[in-house]
Amino acid sequence: MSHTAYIGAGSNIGDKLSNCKKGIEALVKSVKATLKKQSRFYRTEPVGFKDQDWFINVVVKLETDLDPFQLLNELKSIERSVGRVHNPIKFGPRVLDLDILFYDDLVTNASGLIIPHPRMHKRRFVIKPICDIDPKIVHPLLKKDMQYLLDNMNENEQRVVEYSCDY
Ligand code: PH2
Ligand code: MG
Ligand code: MG
Repeated sequence: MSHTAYIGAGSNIGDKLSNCKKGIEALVKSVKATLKKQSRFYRTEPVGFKDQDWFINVVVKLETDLDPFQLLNELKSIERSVGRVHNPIKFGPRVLDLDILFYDDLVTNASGLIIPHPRMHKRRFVIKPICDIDPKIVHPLLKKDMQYLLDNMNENEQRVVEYSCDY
């Protein structure tokens, strides 16, 4: 049975745009997922750990037959294949980060896998791109749509600038 998943991709080391694109490409190939929609790319101010380079972020909407744990394993393996290595700094620099944001309307807090992503609603670098794709989807816990979350975000110092590129 097919499921809908929203995946956030981010990079702030090396060729950030290319890392994100490679991640999405690998994802679509390896999980035999269908890419339904893709947001614009954004240059985003680092959140959490400030003393690092700006990120490129993007969000994609997929259809996949994988269950959430299979999908998570796939994401981890793609992160490594694009060159991610362990970094002890929480929220620190990374070659590629692929996070499950939503998986259908699933709400879970199983070990190692929290869905919806626990910090996504406070992160402009996630909510802004989702709004490109589906501003009306509703967060299954907060019961608010993405446009509402964007318009009511309290967090400051989260600059998000559209990245203009040919793709
Ligand atoms: N990811 C983090 C921490 N901070 N900041 C931005 N702008 N973009 C990210 O993808 C990001 C972050 C941890 O995953
Ligand atoms: Mg992340
Ligand atoms: Mg991650």
